[in-house]
Amino acid sequence: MNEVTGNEIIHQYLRHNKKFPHVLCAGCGHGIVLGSLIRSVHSLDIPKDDVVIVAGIGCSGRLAVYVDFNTIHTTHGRALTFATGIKMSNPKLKVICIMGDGDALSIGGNHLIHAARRNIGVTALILNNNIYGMTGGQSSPATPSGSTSMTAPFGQLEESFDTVSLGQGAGANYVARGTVFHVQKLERLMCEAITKPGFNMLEVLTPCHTQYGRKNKFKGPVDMYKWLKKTAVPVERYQEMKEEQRGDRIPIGVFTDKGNPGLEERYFGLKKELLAKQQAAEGK
Ligand SMILES: Cc1ncc(C[n+]2csc(CCOP(=O)(O)OP(=O)(O)O)c2C)c(N)n1
Ligand code: SF4
Repeated sequence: MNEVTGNEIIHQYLRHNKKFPHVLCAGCGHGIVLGSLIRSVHSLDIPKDDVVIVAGIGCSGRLAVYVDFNTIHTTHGRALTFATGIKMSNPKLKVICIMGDGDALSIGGNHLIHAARRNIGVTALILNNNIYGMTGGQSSPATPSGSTSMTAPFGQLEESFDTVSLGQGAGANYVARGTVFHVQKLERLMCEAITKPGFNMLEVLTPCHTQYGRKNKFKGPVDMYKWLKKTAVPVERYQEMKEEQRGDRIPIGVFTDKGNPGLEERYFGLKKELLAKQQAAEGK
């Protein structure tokens, strides 16, 4: 692996063109995710041309625009459908989907569970900022119950999804959670998610102060990062904690790692096997 040397690496992967300046608010966690993704791909020595970034719509979806990989900025909730087609047409490519919590869990929720069930060889990065950021702060399926949003000014009554449990229940091959505060750990998880076979899901907790934090008593973006520092605990430690110690703690780390071959591998393997049988039967 190449040594990760810092921010100068990032500039080798950015499209220095009219797409800048970027649209992200100061303090937004999404930029940290993009930095981690670039450093992960760099440290894994994957050529730029072998990477495809497939993004949905949202502030998170904008990330695809800035990077010099093969990129496609798709429609809201449909990133995984495009990713599935790309992977099946060229299985050698590293296909990485970037989706927000609204994108992946709400309008794209059905695609998420079926991509996990099928075990298509795609890495799904779910940037969970607990809100629909781009459209003004409406509640998403990841908005915590009791918190305030533009569409729940008196408090969110619905329960939120646990993204990790959802991925596990749908059969995802690899399921992990990290945060943009714990960047080194995030990069380790990202490297794993990109290299493991099958459908790999990494939820990243990433602050949106503009649409979520300030409506929920966080004084500023820094307060949100401090909250991540305080709240996230390694899953190994979380499992040893008693129920009353857990409180609002959120476990981070690897939750599932099956290592099963992806659908595309099995599909093309079967195709080869059937062709060989057919040729043998025809005496070729
Ligand atoms: C079919 C469709 N429905 C709704 C929208 C409007 N829309 C654009 S972004 C967005 C929410 C994005 O939220 P999220 O996926 O959580 O990403 P974030 O902006 O928070 O990163 C919505 C509802 C759309 N573009 N297309
Ligand atoms: S609205 Fe939220 S998610 Fe969007 S760029 Fe601003 S801080 Fe980031």
